[in-house]
Amino acid sequence: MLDRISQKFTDIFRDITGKSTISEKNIQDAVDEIKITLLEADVNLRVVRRFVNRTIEEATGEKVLHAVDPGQQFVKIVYDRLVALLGDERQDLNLKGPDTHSVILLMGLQGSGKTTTSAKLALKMKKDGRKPLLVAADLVRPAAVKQLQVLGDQIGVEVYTEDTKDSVKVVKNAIGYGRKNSFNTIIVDTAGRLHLDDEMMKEIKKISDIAKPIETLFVADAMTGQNAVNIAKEFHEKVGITGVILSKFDSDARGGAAISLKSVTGQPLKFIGVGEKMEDLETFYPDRIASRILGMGDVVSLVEKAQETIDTVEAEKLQEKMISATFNLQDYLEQFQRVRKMGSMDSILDMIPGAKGSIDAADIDQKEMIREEAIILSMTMKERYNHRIIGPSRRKRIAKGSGTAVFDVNKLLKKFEKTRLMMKKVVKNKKYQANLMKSLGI
Ligand SMILES: Nc1nc2c(ncn2[C@@H]2O[C@H](COP(=O)(O)OP(=O)(O)OP(=O)(O)O)[C@@H](O)[C@H]2O)c(=O)[nH]1
Ligand SMILES: [Mg+2]
Repeated sequence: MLDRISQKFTDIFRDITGKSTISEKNIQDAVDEIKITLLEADVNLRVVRRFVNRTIEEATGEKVLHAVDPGQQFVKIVYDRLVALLGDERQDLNLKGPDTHSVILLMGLQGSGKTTTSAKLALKMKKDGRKPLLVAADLVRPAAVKQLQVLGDQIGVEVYTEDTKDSVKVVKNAIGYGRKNSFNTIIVDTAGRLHLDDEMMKEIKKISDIAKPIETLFVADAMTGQNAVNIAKEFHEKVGITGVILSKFDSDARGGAAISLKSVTGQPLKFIGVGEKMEDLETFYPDRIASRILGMGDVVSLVEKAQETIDTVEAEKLQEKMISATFNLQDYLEQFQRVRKMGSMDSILDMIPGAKGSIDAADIDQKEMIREEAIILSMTMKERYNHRIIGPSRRKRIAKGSGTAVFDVNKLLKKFEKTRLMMKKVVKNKKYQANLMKSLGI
Protein backbone atom coordinates (compact mmCIF):
# COMPACT_ATOMS: atom_id res chain seq x y z
CA MET A 1 0.00 0.00 0.00
CA LEU A 2 1.52 3.32 -1.10
CA ASP A 3 4.98 1.75 -1.03
CA ARG A 4 6.37 3.51 -4.03
CA ILE A 5 5.16 7.01 -3.25
CA SER A 6 6.07 6.90 0.44
CA GLN A 7 9.58 5.71 -0.36
CA LYS A 8 10.06 8.66 -2.71
CA PHE A 9 8.82 11.17 -0.14
CA THR A 10 11.03 9.65 2.55
CA ASP A 11 14.06 10.20 0.30
CA ILE A 12 13.10 13.78 -0.57
CA PHE A 13 12.50 14.70 3.08
CA ARG A 14 15.63 13.01 4.32
CA ASP A 15 17.58 15.15 1.89
CA ILE A 16 16.06 18.44 2.87
CA THR A 17 15.80 17.89 6.62
CA GLY A 18 19.49 16.99 6.68
CA LYS A 19 20.49 20.56 5.81
CA SER A 20 21.06 23.21 8.47
CA THR A 21 20.31 26.06 6.08
CA ILE A 22 18.38 25.93 2.87
CA SER A 23 18.18 28.19 -0.13
CA GLU A 24 15.39 28.90 -2.56
CA LYS A 25 17.20 26.62 -4.96
CA ASN A 26 17.05 23.73 -2.44
CA ILE A 27 13.32 24.25 -2.12
CA GLN A 28 12.85 24.45 -5.86
CA ASP A 29 14.77 21.17 -6.25
CA ALA A 30 12.70 19.43 -3.59
CA VAL A 31 9.46 20.72 -5.12
CA ASP A 32 10.57 19.51 -8.55
CA GLU A 33 11.14 16.07 -7.05
CA ILE A 34 7.71 16.18 -5.44
CA LYS A 35 6.18 17.13 -8.77
CA ILE A 36 7.75 14.14 -10.48
CA THR A 37 6.71 11.88 -7.61
CA LEU A 38 3.09 13.00 -7.81
CA LEU A 39 2.96 12.65 -11.58
CA GLU A 40 4.46 9.18 -11.36
CA ALA A 41 1.81 8.37 -8.78
CA ASP A 42 -0.79 9.19 -11.45
CA VAL A 43 -2.12 12.29 -9.76
CA ASN A 44 -4.15 14.58 -11.99
CA LEU A 45 -1.90 17.16 -13.70
CA ARG A 46 -3.95 20.16 -12.66
CA VAL A 47 -3.97 18.99 -9.06
CA VAL A 48 -0.19 18.58 -9.16
CA ARG A 49 0.32 22.08 -10.56
CA ARG A 50 -1.84 23.69 -7.91
CA PHE A 51 -0.16 21.69 -5.15
CA VAL A 52 3.31 22.57 -6.34
CA ASN A 53 2.58 26.27 -6.83
CA ARG A 54 1.08 26.68 -3.38
CA THR A 55 3.89 24.76 -1.75
CA ILE A 56 6.51 26.97 -3.43
CA GLU A 57 4.59 30.09 -2.45
CA GLU A 58 4.49 29.12 1.19
CA ALA A 59 7.92 27.55 1.42
CA THR A 60 9.95 30.38 -0.08
CA GLY A 61 8.68 32.94 2.42
CA GLU A 62 11.02 34.50 4.97
CA LYS A 63 9.46 32.46 7.75
CA VAL A 64 10.69 29.19 6.33
CA LEU A 65 14.07 30.17 4.98
CA HIS A 66 15.13 31.82 8.22
CA ALA A 67 13.59 29.28 10.58
CA VAL A 68 15.75 27.24 12.93
CA ASP A 69 14.79 24.04 11.14
CA PRO A 70 13.93 25.15 7.64
CA GLY A 71 13.80 21.58 6.29
CA GLN A 72 11.26 20.54 8.89
CA GLN A 73 9.17 23.62 8.19
CA PHE A 74 9.13 22.55 4.60
CA VAL A 75 7.98 19.03 5.50
CA LYS A 76 5.23 20.54 7.63
CA ILE A 77 4.01 22.66 4.71
CA VAL A 78 3.90 19.65 2.40
CA TYR A 79 2.06 17.64 5.06
CA ASP A 80 -0.55 20.36 5.65
CA ARG A 81 -1.10 20.87 1.92
CA LEU A 82 -1.51 17.13 1.43
CA VAL A 83 -4.02 16.81 4.27
CA ALA A 84 -6.01 19.66 2.72
CA LEU A 85 -5.88 17.99 -0.67
CA LEU A 86 -7.14 14.72 0.80
CA GLY A 87 -10.14 16.49 2.30
CA ASP A 88 -9.04 17.89 5.70
CA GLU A 89 -11.56 16.24 8.01
CA ARG A 90 -12.88 12.71 7.93
CA GLN A 91 -16.36 12.54 6.41
CA ASP A 92 -18.88 10.37 8.20
CA LEU A 93 -21.84 8.76 6.52
CA ASN A 94 -24.74 11.15 6.72
CA LEU A 95 -27.25 8.68 8.17
CA LYS A 96 -30.59 9.44 9.74
CA GLY A 97 -31.34 8.37 13.30
CA PRO A 98 -31.96 4.69 14.05
CA ASP A 99 -35.76 5.02 14.04
CA THR A 100 -36.05 5.91 10.37
CA HIS A 101 -34.50 4.12 7.45
CA SER A 102 -31.50 5.41 5.51
CA VAL A 103 -30.73 4.09 2.05
CA ILE A 104 -27.14 3.76 0.84
CA LEU A 105 -26.77 3.21 -2.88
CA LEU A 106 -23.52 1.82 -4.25
CA MET A 107 -22.51 2.13 -7.86
CA GLY A 108 -19.48 1.88 -10.08
CA LEU A 109 -17.83 0.16 -12.98
CA GLN A 110 -17.70 -3.59 -13.44
CA GLY A 111 -15.40 -5.36 -11.02
CA SER A 112 -14.64 -2.26 -8.99
CA GLY A 113 -15.68 -3.95 -5.75
CA LYS A 114 -19.32 -2.89 -5.27
CA THR A 115 -20.66 -6.21 -4.00
CA THR A 116 -17.76 -6.84 -1.63
CA THR A 117 -17.93 -3.27 -0.39
CA SER A 118 -21.72 -3.44 0.15
CA ALA A 119 -21.21 -6.40 2.46
CA LYS A 120 -18.23 -4.80 4.22
CA LEU A 121 -20.32 -1.71 4.82
CA ALA A 122 -23.21 -3.81 6.15
CA LEU A 123 -20.84 -5.44 8.63
CA LYS A 124 -19.59 -2.04 9.73
CA MET A 125 -23.17 -0.81 10.23
CA LYS A 126 -23.99 -3.92 12.21
CA LYS A 127 -20.96 -3.37 14.44
CA ASP A 128 -22.14 0.24 14.92
CA GLY A 129 -25.38 -1.11 16.33
CA ARG A 130 -27.55 -0.40 13.29
CA LYS A 131 -29.79 -2.92 11.58
CA PRO A 132 -28.65 -3.31 7.97
CA LEU A 133 -30.45 -4.97 5.06
CA LEU A 134 -28.53 -5.79 1.89
CA VAL A 135 -30.41 -5.52 -1.40
CA ALA A 136 -29.31 -7.56 -4.42
CA ALA A 137 -30.13 -5.18 -7.27
CA ASP A 138 -27.51 -6.43 -9.71
CA LEU A 139 -29.66 -8.56 -11.97
CA VAL A 140 -27.31 -8.36 -14.92
CA ARG A 141 -24.46 -10.64 -13.92
CA PRO A 142 -25.85 -14.17 -13.41
CA ALA A 143 -24.02 -15.01 -10.18
CA ALA A 144 -24.31 -11.57 -8.59
CA VAL A 145 -27.29 -12.30 -6.34
CA LYS A 146 -25.73 -15.52 -5.10
CA GLN A 147 -22.46 -13.71 -4.39
CA LEU A 148 -24.20 -11.21 -2.15
CA GLN A 149 -26.17 -13.96 -0.42
CA VAL A 150 -22.97 -15.82 0.41
CA LEU A 151 -21.40 -12.68 1.85
CA GLY A 152 -24.60 -11.84 3.76
CA ASP A 153 -24.57 -15.32 5.33
CA GLN A 154 -20.96 -14.88 6.27
CA ILE A 155 -21.55 -11.64 8.18
CA GLY A 156 -25.03 -12.51 9.46
CA VAL A 157 -26.90 -9.81 7.55
CA GLU A 158 -30.16 -10.48 5.71
CA VAL A 159 -30.11 -10.11 1.92
CA TYR A 160 -33.27 -9.08 0.05
CA THR A 161 -33.62 -10.84 -3.31
CA GLU A 162 -36.36 -11.36 -5.89
CA ASP A 163 -36.52 -13.61 -8.91
CA THR A 164 -36.93 -10.95 -11.60
CA LYS A 165 -34.88 -8.90 -14.04
CA ASP A 166 -36.40 -5.62 -12.93
CA SER A 167 -33.92 -3.99 -10.57
CA VAL A 168 -36.08 -0.92 -9.99
CA LYS A 169 -38.91 -3.14 -8.75
CA VAL A 170 -36.53 -5.06 -6.44
CA VAL A 171 -35.29 -1.85 -4.86
CA LYS A 172 -38.81 -0.52 -4.40
CA ASN A 173 -40.03 -3.72 -2.75
CA ALA A 174 -36.87 -4.04 -0.67
CA ILE A 175 -37.41 -0.63 0.84
CA GLY A 176 -41.01 -1.53 1.68
CA TYR A 177 -39.80 -4.77 3.24
CA GLY A 178 -37.06 -3.00 5.14
CA ARG A 179 -39.39 -0.40 6.61
CA LYS A 180 -41.93 -3.00 7.64
CA ASN A 181 -39.27 -5.06 9.39
CA SER A 182 -37.51 -2.12 11.01
CA PHE A 183 -34.25 -2.32 9.12
CA ASN A 184 -32.79 1.15 9.47
CA THR A 185 -29.91 0.92 6.98
CA ILE A 186 -30.70 -0.35 3.51
CA ILE A 187 -27.61 -0.99 1.39
CA VAL A 188 -28.23 -1.45 -2.33
CA ASP A 189 -25.67 -3.28 -4.50
CA THR A 190 -26.16 -2.41 -8.17
CA ALA A 191 -24.90 -3.79 -11.47
CA GLY A 192 -21.60 -2.65 -12.91
CA ARG A 193 -20.88 -1.87 -16.52
CA LEU A 194 -17.73 -1.95 -18.57
CA HIS A 195 -18.15 1.64 -19.70
CA LEU A 196 -20.25 4.58 -18.79
CA ASP A 197 -23.26 4.16 -20.99
CA ASP A 198 -26.60 5.85 -21.24
CA GLU A 199 -28.51 2.74 -20.37
CA MET A 200 -26.63 2.29 -17.14
CA MET A 201 -27.15 5.89 -16.21
CA LYS A 202 -30.87 5.64 -16.90
CA GLU A 203 -31.20 2.54 -14.73
CA ILE A 204 -29.21 4.05 -11.89
CA LYS A 205 -31.26 7.22 -12.07
CA LYS A 206 -34.49 5.27 -11.86
CA ILE A 207 -33.21 3.30 -8.88
CA SER A 208 -32.07 6.50 -7.25
CA ASP A 209 -35.46 8.19 -7.78
CA ILE A 210 -37.25 5.28 -6.14
CA ALA A 211 -34.74 4.70 -3.33
CA LYS A 212 -34.11 8.35 -2.43
CA PRO A 213 -30.71 7.44 -0.98
CA ILE A 214 -29.20 9.62 1.69
CA GLU A 215 -25.80 8.40 0.52
CA THR A 216 -24.91 7.60 -3.08
CA LEU A 217 -21.43 6.17 -3.00
CA PHE A 218 -19.24 5.59 -6.00
CA VAL A 219 -16.96 2.57 -5.61
CA ALA A 220 -13.70 3.29 -7.42
CA ASP A 221 -10.88 0.84 -7.96
CA ALA A 222 -7.72 2.52 -6.63
CA MET A 223 -5.54 0.56 -9.01
CA THR A 224 -7.06 2.27 -12.05
CA GLY A 225 -5.62 5.62 -10.93
CA GLN A 226 -6.82 8.67 -12.82
CA ASN A 227 -9.36 6.66 -14.72
CA ALA A 228 -11.21 5.99 -11.46
CA VAL A 229 -11.17 9.69 -10.67
CA ASN A 230 -12.46 10.77 -14.08
CA ILE A 231 -15.29 8.26 -14.04
CA ALA A 232 -16.25 9.28 -10.50
CA LYS A 233 -16.46 12.85 -11.75
CA GLU A 234 -18.73 11.83 -14.64
CA PHE A 235 -20.96 9.86 -12.30
CA HIS A 236 -21.24 12.86 -10.08
CA GLU A 237 -22.16 15.13 -12.95
CA LYS A 238 -24.76 12.72 -14.30
CA VAL A 239 -26.30 11.11 -11.23
CA GLY A 240 -24.95 13.03 -8.27
CA ILE A 241 -22.87 11.20 -5.70
CA THR A 242 -22.32 12.04 -2.05
CA GLY A 243 -18.97 10.34 -1.63
CA VAL A 244 -16.47 7.80 -2.87
CA ILE A 245 -15.19 4.49 -1.53
CA LEU A 246 -11.77 3.63 -2.87
CA SER A 247 -11.47 -0.14 -3.10
CA LYS A 248 -8.29 -2.21 -3.46
CA PHE A 249 -6.28 0.48 -1.72
CA ASP A 250 -4.13 -2.37 -0.36
CA SER A 251 -2.87 -3.06 -3.87
CA ASP A 252 -2.26 0.58 -4.72
CA ALA A 253 1.44 1.47 -4.57
CA ARG A 254 0.97 4.84 -6.22
CA GLY A 255 -1.82 6.64 -4.35
CA GLY A 256 -2.79 8.88 -7.29
CA ALA A 257 -6.53 8.20 -7.12
CA ALA A 258 -6.75 8.99 -3.41
CA ILE A 259 -4.81 12.22 -3.84
CA SER A 260 -6.81 13.57 -6.79
CA LEU A 261 -10.32 12.43 -5.91
CA LYS A 262 -11.56 15.18 -3.64
CA SER A 263 -10.07 17.93 -5.70
CA VAL A 264 -11.38 16.66 -9.04
CA THR A 265 -14.85 15.46 -8.04
CA GLY A 266 -15.53 17.86 -5.19
CA GLN A 267 -16.88 14.88 -3.26
CA PRO A 268 -15.22 13.36 -0.20
CA LEU A 269 -13.53 10.02 0.04
CA LYS A 270 -15.31 8.22 2.87
CA PHE A 271 -13.83 4.73 3.09
CA ILE A 272 -10.96 2.70 1.72
CA GLY A 273 -11.03 -1.02 0.98
CA VAL A 274 -7.84 -2.61 2.25
CA GLY A 275 -8.28 -6.30 1.44
CA GLU A 276 -10.71 -8.98 0.42
CA LYS A 277 -11.93 -9.87 3.90
CA MET A 278 -15.15 -8.46 5.29
CA GLU A 279 -13.29 -6.54 8.00
CA ASP A 280 -11.06 -4.85 5.44
CA LEU A 281 -12.87 -1.52 5.17
CA GLU A 282 -11.38 1.51 6.89
CA THR A 283 -12.73 4.99 7.49
CA PHE A 284 -10.72 7.45 5.43
CA TYR A 285 -8.77 9.87 7.61
CA PRO A 286 -6.96 12.50 5.49
CA ASP A 287 -4.30 13.16 8.14
CA ARG A 288 -3.47 9.50 8.66
CA ILE A 289 -3.25 8.79 4.93
CA ALA A 290 -1.08 11.88 4.46
CA SER A 291 1.30 10.43 7.08
CA ARG A 292 1.37 7.13 5.25
CA ILE A 293 1.96 8.76 1.87
CA LEU A 294 4.81 10.82 3.28
CA GLY A 295 6.38 7.72 4.82
CA MET A 296 5.58 8.62 8.41
CA GLY A 297 3.52 5.50 9.09
CA ASP A 298 0.13 5.32 10.71
CA VAL A 299 0.56 4.08 14.24
CA VAL A 300 -2.84 5.43 15.29
CA SER A 301 -4.76 3.19 12.89
CA LEU A 302 -2.62 0.26 13.89
CA VAL A 303 -3.46 0.64 17.54
CA GLU A 304 -7.14 1.10 16.72
CA LYS A 305 -7.12 -2.03 14.66
CA ALA A 306 -5.55 -3.90 17.53
CA GLN A 307 -8.20 -2.51 19.85
CA GLU A 308 -10.96 -3.83 17.65
CA THR A 309 -9.72 -7.38 18.07
CA ILE A 310 -8.26 -7.35 21.55
CA ASP A 311 -8.94 -5.37 24.67
CA THR A 312 -7.25 -2.07 25.45
CA VAL A 313 -4.72 -3.36 27.92
CA GLU A 314 -3.60 -6.02 25.51
CA ALA A 315 -3.49 -3.46 22.71
CA GLU A 316 -1.15 -1.25 24.67
CA LYS A 317 1.05 -4.20 25.46
CA LEU A 318 1.05 -5.16 21.80
CA GLN A 319 2.14 -1.70 20.79
CA GLU A 320 4.92 -1.75 23.34
CA LYS A 321 6.10 -5.11 22.11
CA MET A 322 5.97 -3.92 18.55
CA ILE A 323 8.18 -0.97 19.22
CA SER A 324 10.55 -2.56 21.68
CA ALA A 325 13.14 -5.09 20.68
CA THR A 326 12.87 -7.03 23.90
CA PHE A 327 10.41 -9.72 23.06
CA ASN A 328 11.02 -13.42 23.48
CA LEU A 329 9.58 -16.55 21.90
CA GLN A 330 6.55 -16.46 24.18
CA ASP A 331 5.77 -12.90 23.01
CA TYR A 332 6.37 -14.01 19.48
CA LEU A 333 3.83 -16.78 19.90
CA GLU A 334 1.26 -14.43 21.43
CA GLN A 335 1.93 -11.91 18.70
CA PHE A 336 1.09 -14.05 15.79
CA GLN A 337 -1.91 -15.42 17.62
CA ARG A 338 -3.10 -11.81 17.75
CA VAL A 339 -2.00 -11.01 14.23
CA ARG A 340 -4.13 -13.86 12.99
CA LYS A 341 -7.13 -12.15 14.58
CA MET A 342 -6.26 -8.73 13.19
CA GLY A 343 -6.25 -9.50 9.47
CA SER A 344 -3.58 -9.71 6.85
CA MET A 345 0.03 -9.18 7.87
CA ASP A 346 0.54 -6.97 4.86
CA SER A 347 -1.99 -4.38 5.97
CA ILE A 348 -0.45 -4.33 9.44
CA LEU A 349 3.10 -3.85 8.20
CA ASP A 350 1.89 -0.94 6.11
CA MET A 351 1.06 1.02 9.20
CA ILE A 352 4.40 0.62 10.95
CA PRO A 353 6.94 3.17 9.80
CA GLY A 354 9.92 1.38 8.41
CA ALA A 355 8.56 -2.14 8.76
CA LYS A 356 7.63 -2.58 5.13
CA GLY A 357 10.51 -4.00 3.19
CA SER A 358 12.27 -5.16 6.36
CA ILE A 359 10.15 -8.28 6.52
CA ASP A 360 8.36 -10.25 3.90
CA ALA A 361 4.65 -10.67 4.68
CA ALA A 362 4.63 -13.89 2.71
CA ASP A 363 7.00 -15.23 5.36
CA ILE A 364 4.07 -15.34 7.70
CA ASP A 365 1.55 -17.55 6.04
CA GLN A 366 -1.18 -19.25 8.00
CA LYS A 367 0.01 -22.85 7.74
CA GLU A 368 3.44 -21.87 8.86
CA MET A 369 1.96 -19.96 11.77
CA ILE A 370 0.21 -23.12 12.92
CA ARG A 371 3.42 -25.13 12.63
CA GLU A 372 5.38 -22.47 14.48
CA GLU A 373 2.75 -22.36 17.17
CA ALA A 374 3.11 -26.12 17.69
CA ILE A 375 6.89 -25.79 17.90
CA ILE A 376 6.81 -23.02 20.49
CA LEU A 377 4.16 -24.85 22.49
CA SER A 378 6.55 -27.79 22.74
CA MET A 379 9.19 -25.65 24.39
CA THR A 380 9.49 -25.19 28.12
CA MET A 381 8.81 -21.72 29.49
CA LYS A 382 12.51 -21.36 30.22
CA GLU A 383 13.30 -21.98 26.59
CA ARG A 384 10.65 -19.55 25.42
CA TYR A 385 12.09 -16.79 27.59
CA ASN A 386 15.66 -17.47 26.55
CA HIS A 387 16.02 -19.01 23.11
CA ARG A 388 19.80 -19.06 23.40
CA ILE A 389 19.72 -22.16 25.59
CA ILE A 390 18.06 -24.20 22.85
CA GLY A 391 20.95 -26.42 21.73
CA PRO A 392 20.91 -29.49 19.43
CA SER A 393 19.41 -31.97 21.90
CA ARG A 394 16.64 -29.56 22.92
CA ARG A 395 15.91 -28.92 19.26
CA LYS A 396 15.52 -32.66 18.68
CA ARG A 397 13.15 -32.97 21.63
CA ILE A 398 11.08 -29.96 20.52
CA ALA A 399 10.81 -31.29 16.95
CA LYS A 400 9.60 -34.61 18.25
CA GLY A 401 7.13 -33.05 20.64
CA SER A 402 5.61 -30.85 17.96
CA GLY A 403 5.52 -33.46 15.19
CA THR A 404 7.94 -31.44 13.06
CA ALA A 405 11.54 -31.88 11.93
CA VAL A 406 14.68 -30.37 13.46
CA PHE A 407 14.90 -28.43 10.22
CA ASP A 408 11.60 -26.70 11.06
CA VAL A 409 12.77 -25.83 14.56
CA ASN A 410 15.98 -24.35 13.15
CA LYS A 411 14.00 -22.38 10.62
CA LEU A 412 11.71 -20.95 13.27
CA LEU A 413 14.62 -19.91 15.47
CA LYS A 414 16.30 -18.23 12.52
CA LYS A 415 13.13 -16.39 11.63
CA PHE A 416 12.63 -15.32 15.21
CA GLU A 417 16.13 -13.85 15.18
CA LYS A 418 15.34 -12.03 11.93
CA THR A 419 12.15 -10.61 13.41
CA ARG A 420 14.03 -9.34 16.44
CA LEU A 421 16.43 -7.53 14.15
CA MET A 422 13.53 -6.09 12.19
CA MET A 423 12.00 -4.80 15.40
CA LYS A 424 15.26 -3.05 16.27
CA LYS A 425 15.25 -1.36 12.89
CA VAL A 426 11.65 -0.29 13.33
CA VAL A 427 12.44 1.24 16.70
CA LYS A 428 15.26 3.26 15.23
CA ASN A 429 13.10 4.44 12.37
CA LYS A 430 10.19 5.13 14.67
CA LYS A 431 12.36 7.26 16.93
CA TYR A 432 13.44 9.30 13.94
CA GLN A 433 9.83 9.70 12.77
CA ALA A 434 8.55 10.45 16.26
CA ASN A 435 11.13 13.20 16.73
CA LEU A 436 10.34 14.65 13.36
CA MET A 437 6.59 14.59 13.97
CA LYS A 438 6.97 15.98 17.47
CA SER A 439 9.02 18.90 16.28
CA LEU A 440 6.40 19.54 13.60
CA GLY A 441 3.59 19.39 16.12
CA ILE A 442 1.79 16.68 14.14
N1 LIG B 1 -7.43 -6.67 -2.49
C1 LIG B 1 -8.69 -6.22 -2.52
N2 LIG B 1 -9.58 -6.81 -3.30
C2 LIG B 1 -10.84 -6.32 -3.33
C3 LIG B 1 -11.22 -5.19 -2.56
N3 LIG B 1 -12.52 -4.95 -2.81
C4 LIG B 1 -12.92 -5.88 -3.69
N4 LIG B 1 -11.91 -6.73 -4.01
C5 LIG B 1 -11.92 -7.86 -4.94
O1 LIG B 1 -12.27 -7.40 -6.23
C6 LIG B 1 -13.00 -8.39 -6.93
C7 LIG B 1 -14.28 -7.80 -7.47
O2 LIG B 1 -15.13 -7.46 -6.39
P1 LIG B 1 -16.70 -7.39 -6.49
O3 LIG B 1 -17.20 -6.91 -5.19
O4 LIG B 1 -17.28 -8.65 -7.02
O5 LIG B 1 -16.85 -6.23 -7.58
P2 LIG B 1 -18.18 -5.68 -8.25
O6 LIG B 1 -17.96 -4.23 -8.50
O7 LIG B 1 -19.36 -6.04 -7.45
O8 LIG B 1 -18.18 -6.48 -9.62
P3 LIG B 1 -19.40 -6.61 -10.66
O9 LIG B 1 -20.62 -6.86 -9.87
O10 LIG B 1 -19.02 -7.74 -11.55
O11 LIG B 1 -19.46 -5.32 -11.40
C8 LIG B 1 -13.23 -9.51 -5.94
O12 LIG B 1 -12.30 -10.52 -6.19
C9 LIG B 1 -12.98 -8.86 -4.59
O13 LIG B 1 -12.54 -9.78 -3.63
C10 LIG B 1 -10.22 -4.56 -1.73
O14 LIG B 1 -10.44 -3.56 -1.05
N5 LIG B 1 -8.98 -5.12 -1.76
MG1 LIG C 1 -21.12 -6.96 -7.99
